[in-house]
Amino acid sequence: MSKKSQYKFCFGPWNISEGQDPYGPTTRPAQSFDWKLDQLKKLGFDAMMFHDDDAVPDIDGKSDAQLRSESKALKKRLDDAGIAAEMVAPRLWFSPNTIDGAYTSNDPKARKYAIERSLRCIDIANYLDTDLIVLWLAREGTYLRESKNGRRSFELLVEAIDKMLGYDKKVRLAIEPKPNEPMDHAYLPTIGHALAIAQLCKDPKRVGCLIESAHAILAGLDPSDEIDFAMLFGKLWSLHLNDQNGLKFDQDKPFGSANLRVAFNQVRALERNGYGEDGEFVCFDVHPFRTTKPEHWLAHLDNSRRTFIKLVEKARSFDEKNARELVADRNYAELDQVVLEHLMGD
Ligand code: XUL
Ligand code: MN
Repeated sequence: MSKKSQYKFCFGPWNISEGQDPYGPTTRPAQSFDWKLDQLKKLGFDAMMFHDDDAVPDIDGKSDAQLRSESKALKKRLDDAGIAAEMVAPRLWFSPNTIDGAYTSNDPKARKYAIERSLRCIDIANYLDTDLIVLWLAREGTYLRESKNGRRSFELLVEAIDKMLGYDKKVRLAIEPKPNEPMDHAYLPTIGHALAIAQLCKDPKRVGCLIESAHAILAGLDPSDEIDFAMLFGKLWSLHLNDQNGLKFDQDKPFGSANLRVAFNQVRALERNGYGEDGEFVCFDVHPFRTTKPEHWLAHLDNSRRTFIKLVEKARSFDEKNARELVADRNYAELDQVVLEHLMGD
C-alpha cells in the first residue's frame, strides 16, 4: 500500500438541495449561498466545488466585467472562510441554447454558445484560483440515435476540448462520464471513453477524468475498477463519491448507503493508488432524501464523510497478508467471508 493519504473533503452548493423530483415540488426552503458556505465550514470540509452559475448567478446576462468582479468577491468570501474552490463546471444543460446538446448540438449557434460559455467558465476558475474544469457532458448524446452522427459528435467534442485547452495553457479538464440521464445514451459513458477521447485532443496530458460512483454503477461497472484504471493513467483528478441502488434513476445516495462492500473497495483502490497525494479532493456528490427535514439537512454529507473515514480505517486494517495467502491458495470462498467479517467488525 502506498503512503497514507490525509484526505481533504469537498461538496457543492447543489448538494444541499431542496427535495424536488420530476413528480413533486421542493420539500425544504431554499437557503442562501452564504448559509451553505457556513455549513460547509461548520462540518469541517476543506473546499467547495462550483458550477459556473453557482459562482456567478445568471451568468449569461452578465458582462465580462461583472463576471470578474463577482468572481473576485466570491474568492474573497472563500479566502475569509479558509475554503478552497476545487473546480468549476460549465452548466451547459439549463440554457434554451442547449436543448439539443451543447458541444454536439446540430445547431452551430448552440455549439458556439457552449464553447463561449465554457471559456467564461475557465475565466471564473482563474479568478477562483483553481486550474480544474469539470465537464459533465449532460446533453451530449441522443434520445434518438438517428438524430445525430456519432462520429461527427466525437469530432465536435474534441474540437470543443481543444478550444478550451488553447484558451488557457494551464487549465486541466476532467471529464465526468455518465452513461444516461438526461440522455438515453451519452457519447462518453465510461472512464475508458473519457481517456480515449483525451488522446485525440491537442494536449492529452491536460485532459483527465472525474469518477462518480453512481455513474459507474449505472454503466454496469464497479467504481473501484474505474478508479484503478484512471489512476493507472495518472488521470483521476477528482472524485464524486456517492451510492446507487441498481440500474434506475441517478440516486446520489450517501456514500456506502446502498452497498458498503462496493464502497470499501473504492476506498481500498484510492488507498493503493495514493489518491490525494497530488492535492486531489474527495468530493461527495450526494443529495438529501426528499423526506429529509430541514433540521437534518446536512446529515447525508456528514454521514458520507464519516463512512469514508471509517472505511479508510477498514482498508488500512485489512489483513493484506492473509488475503494474499488466500488468493495464492485460490480460496476465494474464505476471502469472501474474511471481507464480510472485516466489514461487520468480526
Ligand atoms: C450529474 C452530476 C453533476 C456533476 C456536476 O449527474 O453528477 O452534479 O457532478 O455538474
Ligand atoms: Mn457528479
